[in-house]
Amino acid sequence: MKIFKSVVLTLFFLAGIAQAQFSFYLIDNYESGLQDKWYRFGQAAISVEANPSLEAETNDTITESCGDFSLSVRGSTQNWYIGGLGSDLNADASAYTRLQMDVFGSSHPGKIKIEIFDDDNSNFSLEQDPAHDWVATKDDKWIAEVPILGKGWTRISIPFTAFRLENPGSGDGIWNPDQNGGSAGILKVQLVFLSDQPTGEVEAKLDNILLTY
Ligand SMILES: [Ca+2]
Ligand SMILES: [Ca+2]
Ligand SMILES: [Ca+2]
Repeated sequence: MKIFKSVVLTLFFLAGIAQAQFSFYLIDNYESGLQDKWYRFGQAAISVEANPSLEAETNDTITESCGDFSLSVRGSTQNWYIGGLGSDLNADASAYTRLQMDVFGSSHPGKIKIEIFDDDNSNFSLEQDPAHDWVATKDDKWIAEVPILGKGWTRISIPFTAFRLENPGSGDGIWNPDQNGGSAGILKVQLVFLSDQPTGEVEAKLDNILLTY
């Protein structure tokens, strides 16, 4: 009876692991204290910073889930565009339906343009045209924009169905984040920070960037 019980418990444990593996794909939560999964572009000041220590009486589960570190982004612009960061994933995202992230806002409103590229010519590479604003020429570029709200952590969860194609005629125009036929699936995710005025500032923190369902 004792053996039976431990077998059952082991099965429950293994089922728990399988569940955990499939429930989300973590892109970054910055708990390493590093930003080594990211490349940067533009003029934004981007750094990993310690989160304020939690008030003992807090019961904000999203704030708690941000842990010890998050990514700070600050910048200003005179033509909307501030800059941003990207991460090479080369991941099969067909098990997921959403991109989720936590955004801490500020008194400087602005927005984040989220860009996802899926590999349509199955070469684990993003072909871009340097003569035409680095437009993606062989793979689909899917975009969605989210506002940066005020101070405090906001959890943003965007269904892939809300992303729209920005470069029709380049890839196959189909959301296909799987790795069938030698495709990389999702090549990369980029987060571009924009002011909500032509001249403006943006200040925000990011955390818990992941794919989920
Ligand atoms: Ca964190
Ligand atoms: Ca490609
Ligand atoms: Ca595609």
